Amino acid sequence: MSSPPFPVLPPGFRFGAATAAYQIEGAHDEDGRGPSIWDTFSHTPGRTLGGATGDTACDHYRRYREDVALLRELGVDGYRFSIAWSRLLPQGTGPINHKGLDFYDRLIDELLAAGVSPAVTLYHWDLPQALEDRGGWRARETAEAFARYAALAAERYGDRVDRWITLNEPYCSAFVGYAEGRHAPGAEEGRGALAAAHHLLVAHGLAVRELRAAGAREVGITLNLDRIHAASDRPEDLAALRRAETLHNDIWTEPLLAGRYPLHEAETWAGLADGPWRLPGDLDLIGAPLDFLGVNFYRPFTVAAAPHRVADPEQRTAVDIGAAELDPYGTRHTTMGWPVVPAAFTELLCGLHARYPQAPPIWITENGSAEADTVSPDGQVHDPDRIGYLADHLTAVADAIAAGVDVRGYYVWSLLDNFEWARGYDQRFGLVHVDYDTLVRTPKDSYHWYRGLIAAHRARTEEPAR
Ligand code: GBH
Repeated sequence: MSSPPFPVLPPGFRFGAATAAYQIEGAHDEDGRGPSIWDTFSHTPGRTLGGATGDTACDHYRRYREDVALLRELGVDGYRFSIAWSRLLPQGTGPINHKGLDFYDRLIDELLAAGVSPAVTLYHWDLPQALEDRGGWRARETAEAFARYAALAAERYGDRVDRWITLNEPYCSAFVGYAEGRHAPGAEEGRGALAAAHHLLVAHGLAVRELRAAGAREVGITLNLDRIHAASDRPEDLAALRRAETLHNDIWTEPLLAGRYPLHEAETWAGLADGPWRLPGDLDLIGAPLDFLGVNFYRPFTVAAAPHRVADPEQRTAVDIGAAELDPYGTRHTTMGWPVVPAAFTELLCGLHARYPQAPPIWITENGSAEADTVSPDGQVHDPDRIGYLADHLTAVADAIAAGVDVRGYYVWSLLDNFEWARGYDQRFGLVHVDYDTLVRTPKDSYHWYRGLIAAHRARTEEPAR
């Protein structure tokens, strides 16, 4: 089977791969690491598929040298990974765990020796359990603890890290964690989730301040912005679209990029969003200038007006906004059940640029697909659907760039198959297959394809080969 032609990206465009700590590291109780909300959640019966946990995951904590060698061989410019807060500060705040600090020193030095630029995510959903016990993201104290953690990381690693991402997908932390209840800590709340959303933004703002003070190179945040379509142009569906836009996108982009709270929040949450957790000065803090905006994209969805699940706004969760999610896309779906619609990626990027022309440059910090990958008798992993997905989505990025959007680089999700949160180990997003019995890594066809793409890009744009 022949692979699609390589998408053509402009000179200077950077390619990378991404992971996150809890999804790959394992070694959950090693070298003084404290428990996080994902340890608690995954060990609670019924929360993850088949009771899967990140106790071992890909055992990256021990095998990181092998994984960096895979990155070097792949030829990527950069690697995006996250730091487990509770490895550095087992209680989230207070005493420092030096063995945890040392691990990321070794990882960063290994990356630099391999010629791979490190991009660090400070928070990819693994809140120290000790902080959850004191209210978690519902409490402002957690944002203040995050700022101290950010300062510690920036002081220790700032001389070697090119790009800092404060938060990964605060939508998931606030609303999947505290309203849908499908992620840790598994709460289903209204005000609690809205307070969490605000405190995550405050945490970001406080961390930006610390990162700047420590002389960090580039500072940004990663959002899972959604391209949402309305089921029809009936007024009620358009109103449902406005509420969904408020919940998924505007709650983040308006304070971060426009210095204000979203216009339609009162109708989305019956006034509950404007709670006492908002303090004067918060918008200034949250809206501090950024060097880049990270965007994660996987698939679009469609909304239609629907009855609220709970009539009384006081009793509703924050995701009960009177909108049903539909999937009218007559396309291929990945094993996550997600429709493959690359044009929606171009629409998202162009829409963002049109709405926020002053926004900083964009980095695609995640994009990829889950497929049913198995090792063939020939010892290879043939994943033509992933190659097609990556080719079409990189072309969608190239289209957005051609239309005037400033996109600087792209990180594939993910380097390795890994712990896919509530979906456990059944969903495989990696360029590299992981056998969870033996922990053997096998580069898939998509790995070889991506390697070829990067090499062809370098040759065409005449950047010095590494
Ligand atoms: C990103 O989330 C994450 O940053 C990354 O860690 C993840 O591995 C990747 O995408 C692929 O999913 O668990 O069945 O309840 C993307 C948005 C939102 C998708 C939450 C999964 C939960 C579905 N994610 N959603 S389930």
